[in-house]
Amino acid sequence: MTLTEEQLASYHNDGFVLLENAFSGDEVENLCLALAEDERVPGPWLITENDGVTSRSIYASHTRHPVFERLVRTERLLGPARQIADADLYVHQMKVNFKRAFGGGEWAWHQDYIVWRDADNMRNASQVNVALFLDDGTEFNGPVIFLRGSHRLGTLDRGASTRDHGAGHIDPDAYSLTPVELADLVERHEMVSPKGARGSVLLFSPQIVHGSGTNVSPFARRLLILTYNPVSAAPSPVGAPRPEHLVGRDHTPLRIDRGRFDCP
Ligand code: HL5
Ligand code: SIN
Ligand code: MN
Repeated sequence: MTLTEEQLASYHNDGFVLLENAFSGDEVENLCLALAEDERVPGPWLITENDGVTSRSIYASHTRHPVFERLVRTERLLGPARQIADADLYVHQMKVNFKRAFGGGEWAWHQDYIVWRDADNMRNASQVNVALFLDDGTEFNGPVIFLRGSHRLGTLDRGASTRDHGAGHIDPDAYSLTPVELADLVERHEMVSPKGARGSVLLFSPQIVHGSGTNVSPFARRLLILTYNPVSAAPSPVGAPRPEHLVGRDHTPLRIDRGRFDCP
């Protein structure tokens, strides 16, 4: 799978591009079986909603489950990311945001890079986010909303600090844009939420402003998000690094795998 000139231009101009039906229904089904297995492994990589019970996010399944170990190398995800970054890549972070039916929580408006800059000493916004829809993404189940082209504004600095968050996962709440900032930005950057069937892939910039609402629908919205980073841009932490499930320490260049995921 190679991005066309037009798709590359969309990524650079809009800050995202949607690739519909990159994985088959059977493949997604098998990824979901693997995810359910990994969700049963207790550990600090499992983040719950405020109820303390429902899964909100799970980090780094690729370090525990062979199916995801292979997935991060698949041509259909790694290929387009390599094209965009034009470099050898490793996995900076991998997560699945579950957003369960009837109440999966919102994600505040934010940019990603500023968090990784402050928490992990990332020197530049060289990452590429590659999201894979594990459920159909509709207007009803809390899709990610982008401000089109807002990645071109660069880092929108704020007084936020990761210092109070210790070594844990950083919820974008801590870095959220204010209502005034948002109202101003949407005058120049249209709100858009790419929708697609499960198996669709959404590439997006670490600098684009994004957020998502509560899932009030009866349909879950599991979204797998892989963040690749060029090997040459791997950070050196100042002080204690965050745990490995949040910040990948294996900086070996990933090799392309052309396999499928049809069989469990
Ligand atoms: N939760 C991530 C982290 O690194 C940061 C957010 O969407 C990514 C902003 O802990
Ligand atoms: C979401 O899952 O809706 C938010 C994704 C993100 O912030 O990267
Ligand atoms: Mn984000």
